[in-house]
Amino acid sequence: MRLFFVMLLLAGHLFAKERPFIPLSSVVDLRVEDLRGAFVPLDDAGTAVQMNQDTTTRRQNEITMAAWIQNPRLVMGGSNDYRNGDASGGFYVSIDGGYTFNDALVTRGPAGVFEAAGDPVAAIDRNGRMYANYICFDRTTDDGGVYVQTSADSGLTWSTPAPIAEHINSPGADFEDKPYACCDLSATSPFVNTHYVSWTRFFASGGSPIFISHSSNGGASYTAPVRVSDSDACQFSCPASGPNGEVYVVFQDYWTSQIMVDKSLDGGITWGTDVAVAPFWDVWGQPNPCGTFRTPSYPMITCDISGGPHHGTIYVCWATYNGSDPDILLSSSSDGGVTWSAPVRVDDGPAGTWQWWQWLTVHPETGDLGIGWLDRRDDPSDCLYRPYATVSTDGGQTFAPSFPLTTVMSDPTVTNFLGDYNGATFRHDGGFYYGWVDTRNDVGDAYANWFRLKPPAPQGLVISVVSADARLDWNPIEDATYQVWRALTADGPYSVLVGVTSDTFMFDIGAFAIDEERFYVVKAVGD
Ligand SMILES: [Ca+2]
Ligand SMILES: [Ca+2]
Ligand SMILES: [Ca+2]
Repeated sequence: MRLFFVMLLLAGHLFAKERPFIPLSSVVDLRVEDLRGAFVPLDDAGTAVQMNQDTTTRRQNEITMAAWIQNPRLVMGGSNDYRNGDASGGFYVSIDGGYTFNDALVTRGPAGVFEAAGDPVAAIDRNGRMYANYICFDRTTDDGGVYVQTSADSGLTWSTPAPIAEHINSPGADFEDKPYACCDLSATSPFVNTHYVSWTRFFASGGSPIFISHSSNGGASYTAPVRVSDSDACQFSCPASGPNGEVYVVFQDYWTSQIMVDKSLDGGITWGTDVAVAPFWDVWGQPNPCGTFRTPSYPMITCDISGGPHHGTIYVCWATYNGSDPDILLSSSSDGGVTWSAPVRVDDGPAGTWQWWQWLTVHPETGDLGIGWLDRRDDPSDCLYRPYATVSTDGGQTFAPSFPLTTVMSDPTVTNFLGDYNGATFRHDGGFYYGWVDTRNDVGDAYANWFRLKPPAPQGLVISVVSADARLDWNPIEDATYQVWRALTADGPYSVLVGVTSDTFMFDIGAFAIDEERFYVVKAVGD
């Protein structure tokens, strides 16, 4: 590993920052099964953070999020980043679980030959290797391409850009657009740690099918692109991989207004006949009560690799116009994408209010489903928005009440371009992150916030008294710390007596009078 690190230092040349990093050997395999339960109230979870660290008032938008599934400290975000003028790909790395971020811009192709970059996509494989994936393009020529830079040292150094599709000095070239990516995170997959990138190829001659490519060598090189979609009228693709290395790609067929899925069972080499998940009514183009920004109905896909009760289930989520406003819908497949359930409503926004720009992710160990989106329900004039989120712990059958991820409202009228999407990821310890474009400071910043499921109450609480000492014992909950609460009556009020890290607590009762009663409650505390 050390040799590998040195090699990357020699090859890497851009946006190195002097700061600590998480060595790949520092994997901490925290288990999360015991941390499921009710929601942690937001004031117990994260405070919304700005991921981009520039001091300009220029725009950041189109947020992407990823986390290392074996270490809850490493979190990665990205966005279109205009701090230096025209668009580039901004990538933001946190090594403290998403509380603080460092940032950097991509190279914009070999030696930075392109005029602009964008559509950033973050991914992290099982080994902690980070993939920064983006498009490059010129505004004055037909040149462009799809590139990936990787980091094996938590963003200290990045590789030179590896091309997936590349057109340099190519008048009349096709335009490569809107990639999305995933890493195969299944330890039982023959293709584990493969990085898949799907995108739209706008043929110069007309038509826009979906293509895909992958890397099996940590992003050093990518396979020749192969076509996925049967239709020529597609956009907004997203790949996901399943427990045994199945690869799924979801995309819009905008000619038939259907959400389509195709799959590959040989690691992304050959693809089959597209299957329709559901029709959609594109939010983009419908009457917008406030603002002129774009609002495409992109579909997202994820697959449960948890080994839990919904192992292998595939989820697709999108926003659709319902005739008066957009809602967030979800469909799932438990037969490998052959058949899809009737769509269910995800958000609980009041009738007539806007919900859009959803992202979904499934926790790789619990199978919990997390979905975040932008929501206008809190502004009576249906203009200002803020992010909302929910979680399903039963395979997408029911959802917890939607709740906001920040107290601050954003104004979509400050710009005519808020990007085309936002992103989300699960931190390994169960923290669900949603990243969004936030206008509290300027025409857009990349913000993120997280919450997680609250630990359940410890079971098996017993008290034993020996002379003037009493001892509380309870069944341990992995990775939890505890608070012991005490009251004079069973109904309370209880107040915190002590915080403890072990599953036992001994204390002196010598000061109590004979027959004085005390009541104790033990709570498990998240991080
Ligand atoms: Ca900004
Ligand atoms: Ca196909
Ligand atoms: Ca709605």
